[in-house]
Formats: sequence, structure tokens, C-alpha cells
Amino acid sequence: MWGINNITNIQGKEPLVATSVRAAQELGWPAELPDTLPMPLEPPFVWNYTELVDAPGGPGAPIGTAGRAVVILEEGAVVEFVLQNARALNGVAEFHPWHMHGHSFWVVGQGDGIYDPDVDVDTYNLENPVLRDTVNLWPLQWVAIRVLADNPGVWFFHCHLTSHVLMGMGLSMVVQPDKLEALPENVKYCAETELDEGDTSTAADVSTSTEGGSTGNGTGSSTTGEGVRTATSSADVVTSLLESLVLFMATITLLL
Ligand SMILES: [Cu+2]
Repeated sequence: MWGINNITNIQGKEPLVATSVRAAQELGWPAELPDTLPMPLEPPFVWNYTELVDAPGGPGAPIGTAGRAVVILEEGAVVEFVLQNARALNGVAEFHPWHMHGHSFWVVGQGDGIYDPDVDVDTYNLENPVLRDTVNLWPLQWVAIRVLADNPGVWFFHCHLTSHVLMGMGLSMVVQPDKLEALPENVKYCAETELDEGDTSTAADVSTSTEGGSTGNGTGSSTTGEGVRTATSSADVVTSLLESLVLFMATITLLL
């Protein structure tokens, strides 16, 4: 399994967007989301990420929890993620193409070794950073991105290697779900979704019948986002931070 700040992301029984909309409607926003693990702002355990976990100073063993990893955001928040590649337990450092749904982000920094905010922030490109929805986290490197959370919904941010995402390398950004439309009544628990008695409709029928229906902009995992912003506005957003969330990522594999 992979861990991000010691959390292995696993899918819950209920779609996270349903959990989020209900909590936002009942409790207001921001709200605590049931059955989720909020991502800590910094790694709970710090060691030399370019060395094995059992190297001197390391934790000595894989540590962590598993659940629905979330970052709870208000619309308009400017967020900085620092992704730190860490050597896996088998000694290999892999690369990870991290992809964000719902938003594009600016790649403001990238470097070798272990991220050091006292040094590396000064190397950021805040003048004309590239705008992307995927960035490679190379072996034993770090990368810093900034994103304007301006698209209400539940958006997966994850390594795009299929085996890695299935092994838990991802998190969900939950952005202002109180602004979503109510979900359709037939959004059920994932494990309980089934045809109603007497429902003989085919998949094609379902596709046709739902076409044109509006389910809000956060009910799926659309990769289309809301389009690309211009470089002119990127500089404005990148340099005029209203709120900055620094998030480290530490990756761990469990030996099977
Ligand atoms: Cu990966």
C-alpha cells in the first residue's frame, strides 16, 4: 500500500460526494465529514525520505491508517501542495504522475532530495509558472503546486498509475459542497446499488433517460474541470495568496 502523510486512501461504502453534500446541508460548511480521514498539514512522522524507513532516524516500520483521505476547502481558498517522493520499503524510488480533477494548478517549484521550506520557497517561479492538471513527481524529488479552489465539488487528486491509485495513493479535495445541487435519490451506497424490482431497463435506456439531467458539478469525477485560465490571471493568483495550505506527501509501501 501507499501512504500520503501516513494515510492510505481507500474508497468508502458511500460515494464521498453524497457524504459531503449531506454534511454540508445539515451542518453548514466547513463541516466534519463522517468516516473520513482529514489530511494532516504536515507529515505526522518526519525522517530522511530519501532513505529506507529502517535507516537510522527512520520509523523502522511502516506506519499509518487507511480510510477516505480528504482535504476540506472553502471556495476561493488558495492551496499549496508540496509532494515529497519517498523511497519505498523495497528500496526503489518510483515516479508518480499526480493528476487533479476539477481544477488546473500552477507548478511553482520542483527540486531534488528533501523539500526544505527555508531554502526551496526562494526558488519558486511565481512569475510565469506552468498551468497543468498533471505533474510528475520524480524519484527522490519534490514538487510544489498551487491551486485556486474555485470549483465546488469533490475532486480526486491522485497518482495516475493505476496500480498506485488502487494501492491508496490519492486524496479527495472537498470544495464547498453546500453549493452543489441535491443529489438524485437513486444515489445509493456503492455496495447496494442494484436494479429496483421490475426495472428491466437496459444500460442504454439508463444512459438515454439521464441525458440532459443535471446532477450538479460535483457528482462525478469529470476530468474536464472548468477550462484553462490565462497566464495573466495565474500570476495574480499565485502571488496574491489569501490562504496557503502547505501539505507534504510521504510515500510508503508495505512489503507483501
Ligand atoms: Cu504513483
